[in-house]
Amino acid sequence: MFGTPVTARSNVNVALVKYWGKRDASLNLPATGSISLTLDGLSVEAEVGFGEAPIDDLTIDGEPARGTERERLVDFLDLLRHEAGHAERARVATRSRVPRGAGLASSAAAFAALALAGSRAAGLRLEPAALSALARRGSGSAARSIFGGFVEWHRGEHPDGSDSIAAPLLAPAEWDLRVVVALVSTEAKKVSSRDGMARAAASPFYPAWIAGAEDDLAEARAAVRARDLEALGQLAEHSALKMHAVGLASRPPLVYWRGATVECVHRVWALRAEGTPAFITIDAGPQAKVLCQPGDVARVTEALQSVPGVVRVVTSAPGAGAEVLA
Ligand code: 2P0
Repeated sequence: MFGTPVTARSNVNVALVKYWGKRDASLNLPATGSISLTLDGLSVEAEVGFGEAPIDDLTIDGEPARGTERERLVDFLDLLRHEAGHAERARVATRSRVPRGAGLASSAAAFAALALAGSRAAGLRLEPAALSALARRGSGSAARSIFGGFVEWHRGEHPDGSDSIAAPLLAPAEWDLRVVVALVSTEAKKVSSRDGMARAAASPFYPAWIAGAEDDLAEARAAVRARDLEALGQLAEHSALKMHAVGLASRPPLVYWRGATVECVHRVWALRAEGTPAFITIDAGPQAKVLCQPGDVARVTEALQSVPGVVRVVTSAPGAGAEVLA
């Protein structure tokens, strides 16, 4: 018998200053801070109930959770049980409106939704900052998806991670931008972000990546507050290309891009040369994500759609943070 389930929904986010490296893998503490934009309509819903049962009953998009996905979910539920002071088993069902494992950060949306639904179902009433810290334990970038709009996840200083939490910079309605996503592949990636980050730490470029982080964050924070698309866009491209440079120089090397990804970079630069302010970012996968003004979405979409290898183009506005649905 399970208690009344709680359902929550959370959106994915795209990092404009990337998180790429950990200072503590067991607590999921980042080596640097990061800044993101939460995206409307690319969401995951999580339904969680606790009760008497022999094992956790876990379903992802209608299929039983298996392997590492199951292990990560059970670890997260163990954390919740520890916080709530009980040992009941959980019934969890997540439904994604985002292709999983394709560099669209569905794990960020999933663990943010799980943190909210799971904590409520376990009888906890957590403030947003505590929810962010909890979501972080499931997946680092999930700390940011608790909030809507522009968000900064602070690196924090404490070894226990209590200050490694996200906080909003601008609410979704405060700056109306768009992110146009060109899907190059919806296949699951071969190297997870987690493994990619572990590899990055041995890259000869990693020290430079860490050394530049505070300046990148300050510049991006100022650009967000000033609503300066040119400044934010230039910095976002720099952060993304620098992150991928760390991977290229890792051993074994890490190349998340496909040919179409690179072509999207050139198309975006061509758009800029023609006077359209559009800026590209790429995460741990081949998808191209382009930041632009609402009035330029049609032009950007057309440019990306014409790239051979681009499967689909979707557009998102700034989205809300995690919310309880029922
Ligand atoms: C980010 N990524 O800032 C960076 C940029 C991917 C590229 O955060 O190990 O799934 O669960 O903390 O959060 C994806 O990594 O990794 C990610 P874990 P996560 O969005």
